[in-house]
Parts: sequence; structure tokens; C-alpha cells
Amino acid sequence: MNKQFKRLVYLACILTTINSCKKEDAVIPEAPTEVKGTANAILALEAPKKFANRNDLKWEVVSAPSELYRLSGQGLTALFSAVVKGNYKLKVSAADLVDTVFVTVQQADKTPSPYTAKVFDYLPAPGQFVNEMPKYEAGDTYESMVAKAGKALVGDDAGMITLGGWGGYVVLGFDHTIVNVPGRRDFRINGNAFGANTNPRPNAPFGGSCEPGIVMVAYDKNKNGKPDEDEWYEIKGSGNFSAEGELWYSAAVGGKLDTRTFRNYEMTYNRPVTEEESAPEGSVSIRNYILWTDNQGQQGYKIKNVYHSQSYYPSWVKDNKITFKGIRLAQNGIDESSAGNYYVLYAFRYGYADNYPNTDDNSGIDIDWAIDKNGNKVNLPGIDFIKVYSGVDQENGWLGEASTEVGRGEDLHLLGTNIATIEQ
Ligand SMILES: [Ca+2]
Ligand SMILES: [Ca+2]
Ligand SMILES: [Ca+2]
Ligand SMILES: [Ca+2]
Repeated sequence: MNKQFKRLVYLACILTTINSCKKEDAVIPEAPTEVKGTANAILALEAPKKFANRNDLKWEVVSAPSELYRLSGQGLTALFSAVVKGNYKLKVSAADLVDTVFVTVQQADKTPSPYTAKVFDYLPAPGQFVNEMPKYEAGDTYESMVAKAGKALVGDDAGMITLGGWGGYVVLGFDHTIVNVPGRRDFRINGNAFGANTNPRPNAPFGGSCEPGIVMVAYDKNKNGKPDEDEWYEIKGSGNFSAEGELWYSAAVGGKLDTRTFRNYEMTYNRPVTEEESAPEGSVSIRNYILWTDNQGQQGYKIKNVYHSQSYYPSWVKDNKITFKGIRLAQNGIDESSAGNYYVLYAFRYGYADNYPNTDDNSGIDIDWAIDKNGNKVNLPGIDFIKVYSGVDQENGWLGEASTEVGRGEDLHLLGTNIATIEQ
């Protein structure tokens, strides 16, 4: 019995072996890999099975109906996004092993809007336009103020909101993914920056009212339509590590501005103890208005000016202090009259909101400028969410504090705007 059983097992083994041998040897022509996707969305691709054990994969686009796409290969997977519908032919290879992936990109059911579609979060730091842009009314809460910021920034007749002084922020999103097209800038966030007409400085670089807002980006990795657990990346603007490369740097040093850049800055603003004008001097209504402290051991007061009498502290905030965190840029406002009456706020070279006029190429931002928290460049296929926060802490005499204004955001590809990048 025992002997017979062993024999059966032996035969079964042989049969199994032959069977699996047959499978391996059979030359079954592989059907080409075909994938369907939607325009202005991120599509996750997987390499065909035969690449399973390879770690030297290369992903390429062989033919496409438009240049406006991004393919970010990451080993056996890749992320693909395209602005235009049509048929894209991709090549996957690992040395001599080659295969083709066909991607059919269809238009989304709803035509995507090139403009900001939603505001998710809003908290300005104290500033002279806070409680005015958007307008605070008795009873407003954090939620209703976020909704008001949304009302201001969404739609064809979008207006402007203030982020207040350093650290104040807004988080917004689009109804589609903005594709990171290689070699081109991909979006801009409108502001109200403009150039000075009568700057007395000879051969001055571009300046006037430039109030750079630092830009962060994220894509909706967990695909729930919200910027929740998705990682944020910093757009590495020209002055995010140092202002030494800015054309006005030596003038700012000469003007005794604080030209230091802090990468991990924190600033706390305290609720003002009074809103009543004390003894006005020139443009100053209350000199010791809002007490602030920072994580560099410094402290001081924000000034209230005579032009804006409402509270500069966000009235819907119940806490008696607000702390903001982020990068603090070098001060860029130079008193070119040396008499306190002609401040020129100079532009950083690129990479910010409200830093160059909306019509200027340098207000365009390339998603390829994004870096992760360790400072490494990231290869993003596109983005869904944008955060902007005021980047400069400075009081500019009668002009008041530097404060980023934010208008609507624009997807440059959907608007047909082609702006070449600046290689970093
Ligand atoms: Ca790009
Ligand atoms: Ca501005
Ligand atoms: Ca999400
Ligand atoms: Ca401003």
C-alpha cells in the first residue's frame, strides 16, 4: 500500500512538472498592454509582467497627439498625465527587454475649468486688509470665512483676498490635475504686484509692489478630492534658501534691511490690547499695536496705520495668539527716497505669488521647481492643491506691512499659455 502510494505521488509530480514545463515553453503572443485614462488626471501605470524582476526600467513616450503630457517612471510603476485627449504610445524597456503600452486618454465628462475651483483653508496673519478682504461680519466663523475666501477666488469674476503679514495662508484647489509639462511653467497665482514708475535708483531691477507669497503644492494621492494626507512640496523660489542671488541684494544690505532667510521660522502674533488710536504720529495710529515673538528670540510690535482703522487681527479667531510656521524670506522693501516716502518692494527672480505682475512670465510657476522636506527635487506628474503664504515680514513705513494678496489661480496649459521654465 505504502509503496503504491509513493508511486502515485511520484507520477503526479512528473505530470505536474511536465505540465508546468509546457506552460513555460509555450510561445503565446502577448497582447499589447492597453490602458484607458482621463485628460488632466493622474494615471498609475504598471509595467507588463515580463519586467517583474527587473530594476533597470525605462519609461518613454514614443508618440503623442500633443507635447503637453508628463510621464514619471518609478521602477515597475509610472505616473502619466496628459492635457489633451488622444492615443499615446509608451515604450517600456529594460536593456534588451522591450514592450509597448498604449494609453487612450479621454476627455473628462465635465470640461475642466482653468481657474481655481475651491478654497479649502484660509487664515491670514495680522495685516491692514484683514477683516476687509474678505469682509468679516459679526457672527462669522472660521468656516464662513473660508467660504468667503472661496467666493472671492472662484469663478470668472474672481477678486482678491489678503493673506496679511508673514505666515498668513490660503489653500486652494482645481477641478482637475494641473499637468507638470516638462520644460514649461504650469500655473500662476494672480496677485496685485506692479512696478514702480519713478524709482530714483539708476538701473534698478524690477520692483514696486512685490510681496512674494511662498507656494506649496500637492497632488491628491489618496484621490478623495481633499488636501488631507497628501504630502506638501515646496516650490523652491529663487530666494527660498538665500537672497544673495537677487539683483537687489547688495542694495538691501546697504539699506540695513534684515536680509536673512530662515527655513524653519515661527512667529506668534498676540491679540492687540486696544484698537483705539493713541497719539498719531504721521501715518502711525498705534505704534505698539500687535506684539509678536519669533523662534529666533526676537520680538516687537506690528504698527497700526491711520489709513485702516479696523482690527488687523482676524476677528473670527478666538485664540489670543496665532502661530505661523514656514520659510521667512529676506526683506525686499527699500526706502529709495531715504526720507520714508518712496518704498520700492523689489521682486524676487521667480517662484512666488504676488511677486511679478500677472501678465509677466515670471509669475508663472514650474511644478518641477518642487522639492521635498529634505530639499530633494521631486518628479511630480501634476498637482491638485496649492498653498500660498506671505513670505516677507517687513513694515514699509506709510505703505504698511508686506502682505501677499491672492487672486485666482490659472492652469497655464488649459489657457494655452506657453512659458519656458528657468532651469534650477
Ligand atoms: Ca512644468
Ligand atoms: Ca500685493
Ligand atoms: Ca487627498
Ligand atoms: Ca499687500
